[in-house]
Amino acid sequence: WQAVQNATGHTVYSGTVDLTSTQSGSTYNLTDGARGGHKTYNLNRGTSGTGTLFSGSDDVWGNGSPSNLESAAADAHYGAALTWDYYKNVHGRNGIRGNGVGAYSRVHYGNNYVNAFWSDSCFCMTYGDGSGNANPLTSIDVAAHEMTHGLTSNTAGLVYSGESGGLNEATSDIFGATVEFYANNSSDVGDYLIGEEININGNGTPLRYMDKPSKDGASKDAWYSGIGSIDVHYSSGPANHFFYLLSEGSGTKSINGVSYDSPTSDGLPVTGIGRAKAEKIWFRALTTKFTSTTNYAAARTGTLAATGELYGTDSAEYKAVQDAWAGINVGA
Ligand code: ASN
Ligand code: ZN
Ligand code: CA
Repeated sequence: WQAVQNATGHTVYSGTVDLTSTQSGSTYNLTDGARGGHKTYNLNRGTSGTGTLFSGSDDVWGNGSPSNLESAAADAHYGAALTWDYYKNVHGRNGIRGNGVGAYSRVHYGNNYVNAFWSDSCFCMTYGDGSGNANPLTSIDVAAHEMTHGLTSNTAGLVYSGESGGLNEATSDIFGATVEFYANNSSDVGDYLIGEEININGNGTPLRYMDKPSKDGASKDAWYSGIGSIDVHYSSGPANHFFYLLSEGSGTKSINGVSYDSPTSDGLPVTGIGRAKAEKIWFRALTTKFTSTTNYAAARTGTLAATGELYGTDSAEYKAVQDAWAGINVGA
């Protein structure tokens, strides 16, 4: 017999959290029976297959330290659950494919692997342990980023190169950020930074900044002809910036103790409409307007169409979407 259990996780990044596990006889395992059976596996430095399902005789996972192999598993299991709940409760979507079926996570991939990724072929997420200063790649924003690649594949299908590739990456950063805000976890508050907890650069800086993407030294703040030929993790910059401007507006602002300073390429101000509306617009555009070949110009058209349906074409929201695109040099 199997029973859905309320488990406890001592994560690397998010403190002590509630998890959902499954009890099978006298053994507990990291199968989330409340979210499509999402499982978390231990690759134990392997790079293929699923390794072993995390299981044990108690229902407490990890101790908060990365040296305990269950700790990163607790983060990954938690991040997947939050992302599932976010899409269900905020957007009414039941799992990545909308059919209530869970994916799975694999942690401890390879040796000193400093990345995480989604794979369409396994329908799974994989996390490295990092190396040197870098911690396991299992923070909430990274988990939500990877899981969102699955959503994008199963909806718009944005091709992972050129401008559509930048929009694919931005979609993962956008929902990576919104899931982190949704978590509302006191040890891991929301922000418009990606991967700030991993310490990949060794100096505490994040991987990416949505208010002013060029702060990372490589991402672009605004669209230009030819942006489609740079790495998709940099051509995502203007769309991340669009989302920040639409949510929070241009200029300086402090949120949860983090300072932001968001310029516009046309020098004109943008008045934000709040993250709650901006995320509705992006999700609706992604799932009903964008296609595999959507570029920046088409993303503008698609988000405006979505905004018109949600709030009307005479609305302040519609004007803000126009202004935010103009603020990253995407015009009519
Ligand atoms: N972490 C990266 C990403 O999700 C992995 C990759 O570049 N494929 O974009
Ligand atoms: Zn990505
Ligand atoms: Ca973050």
